[in-house]
Order: sequence, then structure tokens, then C-alpha cells
Amino acid sequence: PVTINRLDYQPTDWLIDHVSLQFELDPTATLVTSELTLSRNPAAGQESNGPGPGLTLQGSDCELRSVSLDGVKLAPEDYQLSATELHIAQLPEHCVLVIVTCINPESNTALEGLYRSSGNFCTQCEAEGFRKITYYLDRPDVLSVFDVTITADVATCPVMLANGNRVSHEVLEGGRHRVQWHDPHPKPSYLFALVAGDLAHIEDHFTTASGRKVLLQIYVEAHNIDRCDFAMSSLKASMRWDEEVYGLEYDLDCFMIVAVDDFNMGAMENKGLNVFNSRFVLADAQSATDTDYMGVEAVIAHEYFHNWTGNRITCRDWFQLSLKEGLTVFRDQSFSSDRHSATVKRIEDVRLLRARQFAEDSGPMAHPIRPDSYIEINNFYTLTVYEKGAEVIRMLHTLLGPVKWRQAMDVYVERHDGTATTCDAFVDAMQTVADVDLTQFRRWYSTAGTPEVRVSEEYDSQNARFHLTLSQSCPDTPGQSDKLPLHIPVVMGLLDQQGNSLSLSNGRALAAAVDSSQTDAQRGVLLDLTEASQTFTFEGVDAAPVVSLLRGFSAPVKLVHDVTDETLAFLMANDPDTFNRWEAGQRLATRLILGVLQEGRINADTLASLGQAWGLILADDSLDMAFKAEALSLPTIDTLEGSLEQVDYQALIAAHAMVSTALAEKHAEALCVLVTETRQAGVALLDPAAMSGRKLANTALALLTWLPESLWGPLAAAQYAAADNMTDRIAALAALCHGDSAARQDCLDDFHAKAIGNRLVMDKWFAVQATSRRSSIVEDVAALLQHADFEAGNPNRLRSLVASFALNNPGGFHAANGQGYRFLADQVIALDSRNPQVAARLVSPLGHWKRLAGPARDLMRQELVRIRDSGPLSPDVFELVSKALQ
Ligand code: BAL
Ligand code: ZN
Repeated sequence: PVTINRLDYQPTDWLIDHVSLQFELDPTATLVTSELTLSRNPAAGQESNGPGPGLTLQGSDCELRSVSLDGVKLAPEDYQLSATELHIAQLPEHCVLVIVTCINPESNTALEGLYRSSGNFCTQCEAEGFRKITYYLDRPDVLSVFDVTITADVATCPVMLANGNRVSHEVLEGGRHRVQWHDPHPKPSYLFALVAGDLAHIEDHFTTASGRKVLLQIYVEAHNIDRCDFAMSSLKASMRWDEEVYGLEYDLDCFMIVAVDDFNMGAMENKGLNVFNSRFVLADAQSATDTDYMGVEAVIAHEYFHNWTGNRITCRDWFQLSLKEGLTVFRDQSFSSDRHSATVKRIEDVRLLRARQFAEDSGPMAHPIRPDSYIEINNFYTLTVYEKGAEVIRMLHTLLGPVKWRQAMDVYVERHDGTATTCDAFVDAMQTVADVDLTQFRRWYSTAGTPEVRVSEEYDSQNARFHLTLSQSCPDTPGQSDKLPLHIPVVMGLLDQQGNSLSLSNGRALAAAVDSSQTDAQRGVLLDLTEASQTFTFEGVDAAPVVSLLRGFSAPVKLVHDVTDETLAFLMANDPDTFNRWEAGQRLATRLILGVLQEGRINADTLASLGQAWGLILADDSLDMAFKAEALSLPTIDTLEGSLEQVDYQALIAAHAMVSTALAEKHAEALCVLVTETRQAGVALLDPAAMSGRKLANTALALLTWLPESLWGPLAAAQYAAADNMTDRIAALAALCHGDSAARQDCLDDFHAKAIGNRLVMDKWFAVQATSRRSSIVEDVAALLQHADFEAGNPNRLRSLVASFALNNPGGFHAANGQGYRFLADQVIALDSRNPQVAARLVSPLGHWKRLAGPARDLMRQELVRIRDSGPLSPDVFELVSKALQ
């Protein structure tokens, strides 16, 4: 496999000014005729004298039928064809090339290019799927106007969709029909889409701020037609939000969403024709949890927001992926935060970052948000590019403040609309408006690893001064050592011993953003940490203060700040920054759990502090119930793992269980009351208070499962029986799955019976069993692989069983005998030849063997070796396995 390097970027020698595609659809032999209008690229390096540059097009898995140049069919000796490229040595400066290929959608199990899902045709072209349809300059900096003609049987494909606006439809002889689509916006091939099949749709309209009426359509299989309304309302809300917050309007006459069951990713932002994994479109009370609803809303928004940040302005090369993804994740996070609780949304996002991205950043695949090299670009659709990318954008937002941020975004759009550009150009646009120099900030784009910020405090009572010293460092990562200091925005405040916020003599003022009811002192200030070590002095501090640092998690760093249990409990109760109130509780819980690892027992004082703080939270009726739920949730195993050099999973899981049990015991009575009394009857499903209530009640139930089943089993069974929504039903089932009661099997059987005919619900049936804490879990999961409803070819089903087990069941996955690792490796080996992209995603949990303590280290490594030696690997799996074994 070949390594591609960022610094080798060269513009293409050729431009494709226009492409006309004709598809004669057939399940096993689709004919694709591509007419490319080509011209030499004036921006390419010119060879003086001699013939002009040849043309090399990418293509694979498509059978070349013919090539014609300016109307003349080429003989095989006029071009060179390899398994991945078509090369034509000599072409005039302006010419028309017609290429005919034949492809087999039915046999396409990799789900890249044109394939079939539930009998319908659909495409997935990002990042490099278009080359599986026809030979092309398949790279994001070649922008072309596309015209697409589709011909197919009326009976099987009454619906035929492509990007842009539909310009004609004609009925043909022999039961076939033809449509033509025109997309006026030049786009790269990765944004091309085609969908054809027997689909039903709902439709609505959106009138843009400038008064244009846009037709909105959501296409699904007919039996799902009643489950699209929430997606449609989410789409309209997203369109309005992007106009109100960024002044960005939609730009075509119609916007279409199609839901398909077989999809490698979550969704895809093809211009005007978004193709979605059905789990991010379909939702109703009986099948979707509250979390699912929020997922639908966020992903609909994310894909819609790409219309500007991704489609109108795209990436010059795939190393710039975070240009569109980090920015668009930040935009969808802001959208969700504006529509729901901003603090709870921030907590959820930080939980994900810490649990998964921090692990990636400390493992064999650690890479900067703008990577320097790759073998397979599909492997770089990572938490780092997406989630850390969004954190980098968030830091820019913090450094600029909301008003300048918007001005800078206007500059970015104005400068780069209609082009393929870079992360550097994005920061240039920010710099035109920013008060701060962003030169050093750019290092975030090239530095891998999670920085650590160490904190020390000194109070000088004589001079009423407080000194805060912050020291940063960043661990070595593959290919990177001795890293230069980053520009880290640290939002902070000081409190007096009564909990009052102090006015600060140092730092930059923060603009009123989220909570405009706060005073300047309560909001705190922004410190620019730019040196390896820096001391900030605050004057006029009359008594030793309590510091609240990194408010709102203002930078994606690990904070090392040695404070007492009392200080953490004080911050939990008093910090005006609600994120940091939650954070103080997480720190206290982390200390308690890691303390068990060190001392073999629970520190009674720390337990008392946390237990008492939980008591205050449980009793505080003024708190949002969703926030309470977050405050009563302990850090997960994968988050805790981030604080350890070497991890003994069995010991860590036992320590976590011991602390969970102790806290559940202490508050058992209150938790039981929450389970039975928090839910609100008779209110709308998505009423915010009702959703928060369910979250709190189900958090309480999950905590109770650490106690004997006799206490919570009847509650869970009653909840399952009474549930009128999926959130409560699945939470009850998840609890029962940990135990051993008769109700467990009865409810599983009942759930399965109700899931028949609804794939997303059936996915939940597999996932809920894969995350059980039963000691027989590895055998249970292996048995489920043989279940009649298990479909290894469907990525959602596969993830619901295999990825749920490997990522969300640490006890089972890290079973002491290595069975969990063996199970996962078996799945990777079985899947790689059919769907390399999804197989590669399953390799990551095996990548951390170097951080494991004891025999687990070798057991995990052996499984990587077994995958490596299992035969020819896809570039996807090869890259991850070889990097993990280095
Ligand atoms: N562009 C791939 C799917 C997404 O991030 O929206
Ligand atoms: Zn995206």
C-alpha cells in the first residue's frame, strides 16, 4: 500500500469543466457513459516545449467498455489501463472524452460507489467512491458542473434522483423511463449522488429569508413513511438557524433526503440530495429513544450545514478534511446547544471527546486534526478530525468572541465560496478580524496528542495578590516529539470562600454569550496561555480564593490541578459555571475510583464528600433534571483509562463497580423514588421536562443495578411493562439484561417480537444484550452472531452487536482470558474482504495493547498479529493493524 503525504500536493494538470453522466440502471450490469469536457489547468506547472501533460484518471472495480476522444474511439494501445488508473498520454488542450463503464451494484458489498440497499440503488462517493462508478479525476479540488441522466424500469425504479434540479422526465418504450438532473453548482465527485428505486416520500416547503420557496422531500421505503416527520421539522429548523446565525441561505429549488438501511457512515451531504443511514432519519415514540431523536436532529443539521461548510466551500485535498468536518461539527453542536440545554450538550460533547478522542490521541493512530500522511483516507474520518477539529474551531470562537467570529465567518465565505481550500486559508480569514495574533494558534492543526496543563497556586496575603502558574506539555505521539507550546485559551474565575465571584485584574473580558444574566465577575476572564510555563497575577484579592479553571472546557486539554476534596465539593455547589460544577463532581469521582486502584479500598473521606454532594444534588429541585442526571453519572471506564499510564482493566472495572455500588447504596432510597416518580404522564413525548425526567429516572435505575436485583428488578420489570416510549422501555430492558431474573428473558422475547419488521428496533435488541455485565457475555455475543436476525452485511446490525460489545462493554471485551479480543479479531478477519471500511473501524479497540498491564497486553497483541497474518488485507485494515504493531 502507498502512503500519501500532505506536502506532495500538486494541482491537477487538467480541469473538468463539465461532466455529463448517463446511467442505464441494471442490478448486475449498469452502464455508465461519462462525457468529460476537459481543458488544461492554467494553474498547473507547465512543462516547457514538449507535448502537454497526459491525463491520469482514477477508477477501480469498473469494467472499461470504451474510450472516445473528440468523437473518435480509442484503440487499447492509445491508453494504459491498470487496476486503479486509466492513462491517456496525449490530448489536445481542450477536448471531450467519453468513457463507458459497466458496474455491478448488486455485488458491491463495500457500500462505496453505486450499490443496492433493500433493492434500491444508491451511492456513497466520499471519499473515493466515485472511481468505482467511472474513471475520473476523483479528488476534491476538481469542481465540475454535473448533468445526470438516469434510465431504468418504471416498475422497480419509479423514483430516480440525482443532485440539483430535475429538468426533464420522459416515458420510454419497454417499460423504462428517463429523468435528467442538472446541478448548477460546480462540485467535486465526492458530492455526486444517485438514488433510484421504489420509494415513498413526504414533502414540505421552506421559504428562505430572501423569499425563495424551496421544496423539501424525504424519501423512505413505504412502510417507514410515518416516521419522517421529526426529520422534516429538524430540517426546517436547521435551515432557519443557518440563516439567523450565519446569514447562510439554501441555494437550490429542492432539498432531498433519502434514508437507506445499508450505509457505512451516519449520513452524506451530497449536494441537494443527502443520503442518510436510516437511523438518523426515522423516529417515532415506539421505536426511537430521546437520544435517537436528538441524534436525528443533530445529523440532519450537520448534513444541511455542510451545504455551505463543505459543499459551497470544499477541501483542496483530503488532509484538509477537518476544514469542513471540524467546522460543521462545531456548527451542529451550537445548533443543538441553542435548541436544548447548552450545559448538558457541552457535557455530552466533552464526555465523548474524553472517552474516545483522548484515547485515539494517545494511541498508535494519533494524528493532528490536519494529518500529514495516510494510506487509506477512510481511516481518517476520525474523532480527532471531527471532534477535536470542532474543539479547535470552538477555541477560535472563544478567542475571537461571538461578534468577531461571525464577521470572520463572513470573510471566509466571501473569500472562498465556490472553491476548494485549506485549513490555513480558514485561519487567514479568522485573522483578518481577530484582535489576537493567531500565528501560534495554527500549531493546533499540526500537533497530535492531548496537551496537559499543570496548575499551581500561590496566595500572597501581604500584598493581596494571587499567582496562578499554568505549565503546558504535550506527550510524544507517533512521528512527533518535543512539541512547541500551543496557544491555549483558558477561561477561568475566582471565588471567595462564600462562593462570590471576584472581579479580576488580569485576563481578557468575555463577551456575554450563553447566559446573559451573569455579571462580568461571574463569567470570569480569558487567559491566553502561550508559553511553556506562565504565571498570571491577580491584584486586590483579599483572601485565598478558590479557582475555577477551564470553564466550559475552553480547550481540549487534560488539567492537572491538585486540590482538596473540600474544594471540589465547594465548586460542585458554588461554581457559577455549570459545566465546571459537573466537572468538579467528575474529578471527585475519578479520584475516588483511582484511589481504589492504588489503595485497594475506598477512601472513606472522599466517598463522604462525593456522597454528600450527590445528596445536595438529589435534593435540589431547582436543578434541571438532565443536568442532575449528568451529575449523578460516573466517568466511564474509557474516560478513566485516560488518567492512567498502564491500564489493568479488570482492576479498573472492579474499582468502578465498587464506587458505583457504594454510591448507589448510600442513596438507594432516593434513587428508587426517582425511578418511580420522575416521569411525567400526559405530556408531549419531546417536551423538554419530560425528556429530562426520563433521563434522570433512567440514570437512577442504571445506578440501582449495582445493588441486589431484588431491590430494582421489580421496578425495572414494571417500567418495561408500563413504558409508552422507547426510552423507558430500553432502559428497563438494559437493566434487566445485567441480571438473571425470569423477567429478563420474558422482556427480551417480548421486545424481539415487537421488533420484527423494524430494523432499527431489532438493532437495539442486539445492542442491549451486547452491553450486559453478565459473566457469560462473550458466549452470549457469539451465540447472537448465529441468530436468524443477525445480518453481518448490514453495518448497523454489525455495529449493534460487535461494536457495542467492543466499545461499550469493557468487562466483556477485556475478559481476562482474551476471549473478547479473539471474538473481535474473528469479526475483522471475516468482514475485511466484504466491507473494508467497516472492518477497519473494528480494529481500533485492539490498537491500545501497549497501554495494557499484565497478560492482557500480549493477548491483545496476538490478535493483531493474527489479523495481520490472516491473508491479503485491505489497505484500510492493513494501515490500522500495521500502525498498531509498530
Ligand atoms: N462527510 C461525511 C459524512 C459527514 O461528516 O457528514
Ligand atoms: Zn460532516
